[in-house]
Amino acid sequence: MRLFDYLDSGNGYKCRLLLRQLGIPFARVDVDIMTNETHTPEFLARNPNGKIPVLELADGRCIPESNAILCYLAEGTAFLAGDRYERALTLSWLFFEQYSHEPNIATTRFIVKHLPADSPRRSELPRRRELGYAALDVMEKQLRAADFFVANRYSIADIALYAYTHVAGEGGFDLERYSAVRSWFTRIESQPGYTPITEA
Ligand SMILES: N[C@@H](CCC(=O)N[C@@H](CS)C(=O)NCC(=O)O)C(=O)O
Repeated sequence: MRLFDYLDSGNGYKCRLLLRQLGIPFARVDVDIMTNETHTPEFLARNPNGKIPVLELADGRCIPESNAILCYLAEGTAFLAGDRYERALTLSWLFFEQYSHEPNIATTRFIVKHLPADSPRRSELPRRRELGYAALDVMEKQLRAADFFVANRYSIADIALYAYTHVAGEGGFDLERYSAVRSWFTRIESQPGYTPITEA
């Protein structure tokens, strides 16, 4: 398998982390999102939406979208376990991540970390921060009641939400009041095969 990836991307990191925790060998292909390498005809043939991550299977078929890649890799493993209801809850957290969390927490980090200080996109920050804190409030409430997001077991719901939450500080989010979220970081970081986002 090959993972088309960008090291600082939390979406790419979700896939890297799960591949490593499942012990699946893969090759990382670095795609520079800052110089539009995601928009070459060659890349668009793999993902018409022009975004990493993309997982290329051994037979050449491709899967775009980080959370779809997590579902594909986790099928039949302890990372997507439980009955139909628990699997649906797992999906509900993956959709929450993509709709309420990532567009606010990840995008804020991207604007702060990767765009110039005079970027017009800075005007988006107040609203995205407000919505990002609302997503963190939801996570904190859930994690005050349970160690992990679904069925009290580490799963792809945790991986999807951990990816951008643990680096939210780089986008200026203050995690001080999120004590349950910070304890959950520690539990995730002690899982077998855990590797940090900075590891290529
Ligand atoms: N919903 C997608 C989002 C992917 C995404 O936003 N990828 C960014 C990097 S984190 C990207 O490739 N940006 C380059 C571009 O839009 O040209 C997923 O979860 O995989």
